[in-house]
Amino acid sequence: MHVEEKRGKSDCTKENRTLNIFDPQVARAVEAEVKRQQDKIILIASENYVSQAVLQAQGSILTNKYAEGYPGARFYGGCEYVDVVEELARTRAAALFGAEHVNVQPHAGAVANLAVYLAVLNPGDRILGMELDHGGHLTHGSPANISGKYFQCFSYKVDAQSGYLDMEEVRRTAQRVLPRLIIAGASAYPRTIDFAAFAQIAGEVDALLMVDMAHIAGMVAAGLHPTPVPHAHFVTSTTHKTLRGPRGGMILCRKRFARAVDKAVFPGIQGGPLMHIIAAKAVAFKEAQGEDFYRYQGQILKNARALAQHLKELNFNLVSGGTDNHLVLLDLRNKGITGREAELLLDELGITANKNAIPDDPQNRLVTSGIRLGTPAVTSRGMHEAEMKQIAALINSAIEGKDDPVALARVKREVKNLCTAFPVYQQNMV
Ligand code: DSN
Repeated sequence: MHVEEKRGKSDCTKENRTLNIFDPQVARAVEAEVKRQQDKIILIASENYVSQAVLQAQGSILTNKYAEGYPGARFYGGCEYVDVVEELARTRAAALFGAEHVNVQPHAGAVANLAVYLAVLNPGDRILGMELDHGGHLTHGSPANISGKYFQCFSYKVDAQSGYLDMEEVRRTAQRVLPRLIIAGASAYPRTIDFAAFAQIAGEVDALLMVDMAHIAGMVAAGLHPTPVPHAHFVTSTTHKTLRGPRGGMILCRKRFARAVDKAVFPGIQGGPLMHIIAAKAVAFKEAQGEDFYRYQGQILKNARALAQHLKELNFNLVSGGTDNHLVLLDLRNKGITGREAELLLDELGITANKNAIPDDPQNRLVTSGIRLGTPAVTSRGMHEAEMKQIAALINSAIEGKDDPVALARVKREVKNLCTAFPVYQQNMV
């Protein structure tokens, strides 16, 4: 066969070269993932199902375009349409959150956080964030993360007894450490964070305040969770958790930091922005303005409260005793199972969640004593409080009956029935 003919075979621009035909291996993996997302109850607090409109924008030909720079000031020609898209994303996010300035280019929440650090910190500066094992995030100063390598990192903890943040303890730590930047926000904290108190403490020690609202952004957008925006110099977020947009990040900041933040994102950390993702962010921000989204966020909260309540009735210990937001953190020590074992057991039965450290966890991070459960994804499927009661009972039956194959088979069957009753995407996704 001639070389030209061989080359012709891998020409993806040919009309008939759909994913199924051109690359069945990838197509099959995507199909299997569609099925997994349909056939399992997803309780990972940071995951969700995006809309068809978000998927469509994300899968669009905007992926072909280079657009280094910002709308109206690009380093490439032909940016007139992607400029429209980025402007829409910026202005919609600014209106949604009441922010003075928005940068929608960060590829991820971790990049958004890093860009804020680059904008206002020098290597060796002191930062103060929430302890990772107490609910904080890797990028808030963990030694394993660049934040922990380039800055002097200090942490505050939750109160060991109550599981709540103790703002007097945060104040004392800030006064001792005198950080340049205080970071509020968490990955596994089920209670409302007092952003005004953080701002007060930051003011007292002359620190800047960054709030990472990734987990709660959807509820903040809907006005159902206190907003950090008026209190913080910088608010970072992902766009794919409760906000239900594409996988990505963003930064909201005061006008006086706009230039420094924009320069930190590009050319500081990133090159070309992902314009297809920015288009999908614009779509998600539009969705977040609607009544449906408001109702959706309200139901996330009701579902989390119902899940917490029913688990408590089944003698589960909840860190902090309950929840104010979309997530519940279970301390499994009274149940004779580790976080890792619970994660594996539940996933085998069709319930996907993640092991999670509890405050002062005696187990290491790969084992843990806890499991984190969140309601954004199941709420997107249309589940309500009644289903949360059922899910709590299923989790309990699985853990109580972990050595009883008959009990486990029954849980598996019920999970399957529940998933069938709440379909995710109605049409073929590949
Ligand atoms: N990894 C995310 C979470 O699950 O909370 C945070 O980035």
